[in-house]
Amino acid sequence: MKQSNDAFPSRLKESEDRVEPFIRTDPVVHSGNEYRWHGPLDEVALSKYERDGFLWFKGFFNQERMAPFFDELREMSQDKEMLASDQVIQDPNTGDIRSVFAMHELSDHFSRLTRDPRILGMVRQLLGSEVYIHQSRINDKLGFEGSGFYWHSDFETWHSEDGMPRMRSVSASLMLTDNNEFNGPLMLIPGSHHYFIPCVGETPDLNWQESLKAQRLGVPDQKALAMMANRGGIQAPKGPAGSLMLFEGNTLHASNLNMSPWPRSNLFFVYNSVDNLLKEPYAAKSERPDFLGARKNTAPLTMHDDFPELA
Ligand code: 6CS
Ligand code: FE
Repeated sequence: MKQSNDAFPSRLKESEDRVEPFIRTDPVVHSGNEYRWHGPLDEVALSKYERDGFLWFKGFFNQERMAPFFDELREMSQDKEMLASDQVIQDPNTGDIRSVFAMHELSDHFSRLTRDPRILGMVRQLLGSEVYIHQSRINDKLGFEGSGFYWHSDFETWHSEDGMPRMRSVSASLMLTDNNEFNGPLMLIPGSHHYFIPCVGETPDLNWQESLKAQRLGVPDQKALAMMANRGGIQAPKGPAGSLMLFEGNTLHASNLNMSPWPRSNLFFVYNSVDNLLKEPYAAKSERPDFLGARKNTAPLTMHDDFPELA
């Protein structure tokens, strides 16, 4: 349903006037309380995140820690019931698993990772509150065919289609494989999180069944993209498996087709503030499934520290 007093109007009718990008009013680092001072990020890192809208941690975990996730993915690809569920996106040609959503509810390894003190500590500092998982998935972007994603702001989708009220979320992407310039690495536009870009094109029913394969709706127009990229440039951080990217929910990002023989697989999990729970969608007729935008399991995450020897 369309809310008239929407602070972040998007999915505008083709006939409606274009709404120019405007400066965000939400803080980037939510620091009006003690959370800012109790966490692993120092003032330099906090101001980099504030300026760029992301932080890159090359080699954050050692590579051995990634192995269990691959084993789990292989087991899942043998599980017929699992393969039949909506939260598994399979490769249309090979039948291989491309994405499994809500992995934090299926895998104990994954759940513990989202509650690793080194990550959870940073996220609470950035969001200035207790947090829960809004969405998680494992992506297995195969070599030679891993499709890309056009430029977009995740917040634009989560606000329009999941009813996320404000900009108070952080996405974590943990690289299960090396991220190099050839296998479709994540590209980001530094500073783009400071603007909200209203998008033209109304949300069709069940849009998520298409948008998760290729997002064509809720994407900025070329004038706005050119302005952002000319202002902030484009960065595509590289690094070994175990590297970690934290990026603000509204930072523009994209990824190219993977034309290399090497896969680009990652774990993707989104933290939302417990003070920013989902409401009704702001620009869609119906809610998306819970595995895309959590509405049930929103209890504050508790810390869990395992594999300290592998840290
Ligand atoms: O619709 C979503 O929630 C997903 N779509 C994209 C392109 N990025 C964020 C998220 O995984
Ligand atoms: Fe995205």
